[in-house]
Amino acid sequence: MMRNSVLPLILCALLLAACTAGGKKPAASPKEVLSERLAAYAAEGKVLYGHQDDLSYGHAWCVTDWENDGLTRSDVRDVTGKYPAVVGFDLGGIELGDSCNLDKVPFGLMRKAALAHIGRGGIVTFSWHPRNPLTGGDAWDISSDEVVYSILEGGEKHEVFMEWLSRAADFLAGLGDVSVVFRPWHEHMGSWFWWGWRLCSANEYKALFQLTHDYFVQERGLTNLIWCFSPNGPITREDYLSRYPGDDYVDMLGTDIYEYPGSDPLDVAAARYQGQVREMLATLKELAAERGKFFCLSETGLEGLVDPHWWSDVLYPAVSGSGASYVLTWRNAHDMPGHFYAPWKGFAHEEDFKQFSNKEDIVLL
Ligand code: BMA
Repeated sequence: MMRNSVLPLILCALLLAACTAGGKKPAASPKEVLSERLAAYAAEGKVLYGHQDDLSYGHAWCVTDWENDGLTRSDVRDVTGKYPAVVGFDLGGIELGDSCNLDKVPFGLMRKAALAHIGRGGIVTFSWHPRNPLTGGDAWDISSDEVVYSILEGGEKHEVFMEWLSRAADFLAGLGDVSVVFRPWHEHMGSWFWWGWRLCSANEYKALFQLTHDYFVQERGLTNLIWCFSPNGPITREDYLSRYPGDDYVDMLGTDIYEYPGSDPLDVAAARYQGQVREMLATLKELAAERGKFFCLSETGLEGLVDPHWWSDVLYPAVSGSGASYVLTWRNAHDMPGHFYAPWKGFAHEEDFKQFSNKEDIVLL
């Protein structure tokens, strides 16, 4: 009896010793593989192109029967013949156990599309616009500046919030043994989300990020996430670091910067945006090198693409040679005709996007 149960253990130990003696390294984890890929593209001077919600819907179309749909349609692919290398999804709504997110994307579709995209060599990133745990409003409900305080340990909404975190963790765990970029608590240097600058102290913000990280990684064993920190830019290096939760909590430095023409002429708005992106990415490059991280332009775009040469003359010169691993433009809403950030088949300036997608240092799939 004893001999039988010990024998397999001895065989295992011998096998392990033989492998170690032969110099074989243990297989790299999905997170190590993805980290190496992100760093390698950047080192080669290549920038991956990403698009939010690309596989769920596009301008004037939407997947309806996701269980029986191949999820192969994409506005980006319709125009360029290639998928974006990075696809973003948003978890907003998962915290309540909803079946669809805040933009009506079923979480089942999201899971299927994310895995299909990873399966074809793509990279997936998740943002999260959770509702307001104190007021019951949405992520943009800034009527109270005590929300973050209320969900930290000892706060009146702590238990509720831990339940919300557990639902988000369930979804990510359900993806299986794959690595994705997770980008919670974004754009916190503005004051439009309940976790924003005027709505909590720097220490509260850091504690929120750390609590999320520690719960996911230590309690839930979600060790495959690449943690992306992404304040809205442009901001100074000092401001960037003012709410940075620490090197142990962050793998990737991001920033969200959009072009907002307002009433300015397009060339003025374009020059301003280009300067902001260049400067911010230069700051991130420095910070990333000092800390052994990689970096990205985590969200960007010009709503409605009103500039006919935006891709070739504005975005491309701003990101080419920047060292960023990827740049992601925001979503093409199917139900808001002017709310789009990538061209679709038939869009007037699609040729400009094709040229961008064919640049040697811009990567699509
Ligand atoms: C915003 C807009 C909203 C959307 C939200 C979360 O920038 O696109 O319509 O609900 O992102 O995806």
